[in-house]
Amino acid sequence: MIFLIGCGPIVLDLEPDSTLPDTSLPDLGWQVQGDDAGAFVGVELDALGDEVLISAEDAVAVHALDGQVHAFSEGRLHIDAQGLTSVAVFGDQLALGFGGSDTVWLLNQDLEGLHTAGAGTALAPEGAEAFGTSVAPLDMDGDGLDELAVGAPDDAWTFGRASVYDDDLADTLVRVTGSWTGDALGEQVAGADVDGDGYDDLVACSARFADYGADASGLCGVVPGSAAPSSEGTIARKGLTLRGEAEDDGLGSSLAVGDLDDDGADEVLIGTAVGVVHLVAGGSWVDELALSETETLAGDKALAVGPGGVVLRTEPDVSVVVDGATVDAWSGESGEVLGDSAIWMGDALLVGSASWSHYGQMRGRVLTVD
Ligand SMILES: [Ca+2]
Ligand SMILES: [Ca+2]
Ligand SMILES: [Ca+2]
Repeated sequence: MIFLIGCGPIVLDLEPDSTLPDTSLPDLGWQVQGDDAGAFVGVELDALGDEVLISAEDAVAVHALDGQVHAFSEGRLHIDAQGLTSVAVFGDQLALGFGGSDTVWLLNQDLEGLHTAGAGTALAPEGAEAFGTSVAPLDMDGDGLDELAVGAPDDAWTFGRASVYDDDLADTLVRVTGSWTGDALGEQVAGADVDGDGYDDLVACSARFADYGADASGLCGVVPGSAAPSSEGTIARKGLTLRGEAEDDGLGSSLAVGDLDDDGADEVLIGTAVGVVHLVAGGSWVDELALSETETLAGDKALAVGPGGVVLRTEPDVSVVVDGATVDAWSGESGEVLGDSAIWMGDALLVGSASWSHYGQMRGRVLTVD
């Protein structure tokens, strides 16, 4: 294990790409690197106050943005989490989803009190269903306390479901499913106030959703929040849905939400399997929406949305798009695919790159690029 404290900025061997407006990663004031081969640091990123929660393949760590280069294991919080599939900052806790074992763990942010969330609460699997494949916080009833959304895409008939549990996990507020075998709803869940009414709405997607016989065309649906949110049934009948147009479009293979224009309504960025990413303006999810009513961008993964712009991956690069134009783009090192994850932290953009190699060891890293 190599510790990197005090190494200072690292000079990268960058590969120029003349097709991009900005082809080099800027000064690496802050970076977190995997300690070992196979760490795959940077799979997912979440904000935890002023700190950043970094997920690796089988571990999570919390690091401050302090202008240093660190090893992943040196974070304030570092826990091994074999089989981790998703992470959410939920109230004053972390929710860790393990879809392979149908478990969601809760961890106090001070590192105390790791416990399974199922016993004695509504937050429990209904069977072997990949419960915890996705988790996300959202304040669906607008009381200032977060509820927790959990996706379970692989139930017995693979309809899949997405559920929202109230802030003390005592009740299930929302329980929506796919329409048919193979739909696998809940591969992606997010909380966002897409209509700007002050109540977070549940956004749930499945790239495997089959629409009128078109296998894996994909679907993203929105269940609106309210003072007393309650919903049960098939998400495709909720009205607020966006559907892929053709077989294997894979709409909803990636999902990012955030307020791009600071008007109080969150934008939704939805990836597909066919090289385009759809940007849905906040406030417009009032009825059934057609793909043609969204802004279509070239890219293969939706990464982040914030006042600094829309962030997407066009393998192997990461781009920031404002008003349809690419204003920044970065390439990694040779063989590196940037953009497993990205997050805006104020004006700074953090990008995760699980494929980053160091002396031939696949370690992964997270770095600031703005
Ligand atoms: Ca709430
Ligand atoms: Ca709303
Ligand atoms: Ca907005």
